[in-house]
Amino acid sequence: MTLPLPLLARGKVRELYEVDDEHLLLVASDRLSAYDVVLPTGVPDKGAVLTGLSVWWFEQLADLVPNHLVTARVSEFPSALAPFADQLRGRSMLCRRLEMVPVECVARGYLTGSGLKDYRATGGICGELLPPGLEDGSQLPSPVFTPATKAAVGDHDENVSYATVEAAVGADLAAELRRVTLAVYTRGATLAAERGILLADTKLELGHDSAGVLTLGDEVLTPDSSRFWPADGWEPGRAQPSYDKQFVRDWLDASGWDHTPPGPELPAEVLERTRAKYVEAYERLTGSSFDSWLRDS
Ligand code: Q0Q
Repeated sequence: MTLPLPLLARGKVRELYEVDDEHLLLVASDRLSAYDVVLPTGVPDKGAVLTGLSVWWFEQLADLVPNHLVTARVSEFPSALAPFADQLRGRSMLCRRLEMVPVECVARGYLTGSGLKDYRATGGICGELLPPGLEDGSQLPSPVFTPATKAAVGDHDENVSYATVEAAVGADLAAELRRVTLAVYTRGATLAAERGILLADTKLELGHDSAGVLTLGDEVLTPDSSRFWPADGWEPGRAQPSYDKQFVRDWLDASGWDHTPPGPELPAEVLERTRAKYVEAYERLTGSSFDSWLRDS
């Protein structure tokens, strides 16, 4: 989407625009990334579902940490954006500009992905030893803070030790990052588990607002920033089914695609079933209809 605003940052599936000195606009696209490749076909409404989830989670987390959200209602956006209201509705957030902390704040309640890789190589993650005998998908004895450095575009984040974070941002802020990240993960995992969804891990973006208060930025506790697993499909010892991306992964695996760009076009049926999973996740977690989100935003 091309808006009459300077583009500040572009991720795989979302864009960040400058609105004025104090405000940014975060726009979530329908693009889907699989095996680190952005696929050519978007999932209808994916960006709106993930934005609606972030807005709902910000409310659920407000007693733990302030957030950067000003509004997700296009009618409350600056008037210059009015011509783009239909393209922005439901999928964009007007946010306060923060001074971002240069640490990927990750919390893990289950072992998988790069955490499993580190565990198999070192017996722990980020220098924190874990008990022996854990498998892919094992629940950890308690949630762990596993920080990473922000990777350059196209690279994977690199897991780093807590001591590295302290050296980078100081002991006090490092302790606050760990406390807030674990508190947000624990709240999210508790609420999600009550609704049949396991939150395996999540990545937060934190920054300081103009008053110097540590504030939650970006999206939060979405299936793009976190791993969502259906609780009834959980079985340690193998890769867990993804709540939202499994239909796409299964189709890609059967297609013979070698995971090099460009990815293949997805069939309409896979797109529709994936859209339905995103909408289902939104409605199960929030207890509200996705249509009501689109109507109110
Ligand atoms: C900020 N990002 C993420 C990103 C690519 C988003 C900078 N409120 C803020 C935010 C936010 N959100 C950011 N900076 C200052 N204030 C967020 C990583 C990257 C596309 C979208 N980068």
